[in-house]
Amino acid sequence: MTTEKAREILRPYGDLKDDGVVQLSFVLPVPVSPRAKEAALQFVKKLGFTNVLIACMEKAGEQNSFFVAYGRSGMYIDFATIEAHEPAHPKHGFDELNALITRDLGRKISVVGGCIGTDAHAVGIDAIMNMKGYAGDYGLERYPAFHAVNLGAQVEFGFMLDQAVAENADAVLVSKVVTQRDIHKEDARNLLELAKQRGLFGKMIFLFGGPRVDHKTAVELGYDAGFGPGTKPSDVANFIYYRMLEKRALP
Ligand code: B12
Repeated sequence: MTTEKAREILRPYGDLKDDGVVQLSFVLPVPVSPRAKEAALQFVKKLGFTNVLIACMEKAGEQNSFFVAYGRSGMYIDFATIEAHEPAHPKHGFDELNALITRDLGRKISVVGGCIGTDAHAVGIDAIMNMKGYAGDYGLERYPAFHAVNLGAQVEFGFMLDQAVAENADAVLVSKVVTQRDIHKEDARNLLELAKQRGLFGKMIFLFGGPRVDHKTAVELGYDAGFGPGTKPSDVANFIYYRMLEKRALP
């Protein structure tokens, strides 16, 4: 006998539960005008929304208009079918995590990171590694229990691994922001390939992050974990600590 899992239907909540009302924002490349507003309205209708209202139209530079629209969607999602990666470990605050690392590992965790290949976008890796951190969350450099070396942007694969060896890194933090023609996956794959050739794969933890990176993709590429938009340094610090405990427990 097959038992069908109970469905959990979700619809967006605007003014009333299950009313399906969604707020959208977008830019059209025409100056602000009544015709621009009508074009925005028709665009949202074309997306399948009903009861459409353009709540806001503002100038975005000389030639563009920014819109906020409301519309009703008949779509729903069955929450019972949704799967996503969730960290299997608890998350500790700054002081607690530093104390745990000192207690359980008895030394600093060494991490080396950078944005690889020709990619010049350093803001993401800086957000994770630099002292200041991101969204009110201290970066890894600030943790007394971490030794963090941020190599910045346009880091060559070989140099990244040289530095990881020189710093006796426990973890290598690979960032990639440009994704044209899937260059982010290609570069991430090539870096790991070189790590394998140099006998480093399996010895160090390899993390992959960027705006178009998710955990599933990163694991498929061979990384220990993937981190996407909105990642906070404390997510990464906690992950590395727990991964190190796991690796230590392995035969
Ligand atoms: C700032 C910026 C630049 C700056 C970069 C300055 C710098 N020092 O970094 C400059 C002006 C130099 C630049 C140049 C270019 N850029 Co630019 N840039 C941006 C912009 C506006 C913001 C990126 C950013 O800083 N985000 C903020 C950070 C905090 O977010 P994040 O990177 O996602 O990082 C978070 C997570 O992803 C994660 N994370 C990231 N990395 C890692 C790593 C690890 C290990 C972990 C755990 C987590 C993690 O944690 C971070 C915090 O949560 C984006 C558009 C946008 N709004 O996103 C375009 C954008 C990324 N750029 C783009 C392009 C095309 C370029 C250029 C090619 C333009 C050109 N024709 O010259 C050049 C590239 C040059 C090069 N060689 O790479 C495109 C990329 C398109 C694509 N899909 O590939 C974008 C999306 C703009 C667009 N819509 O077209 N850019």
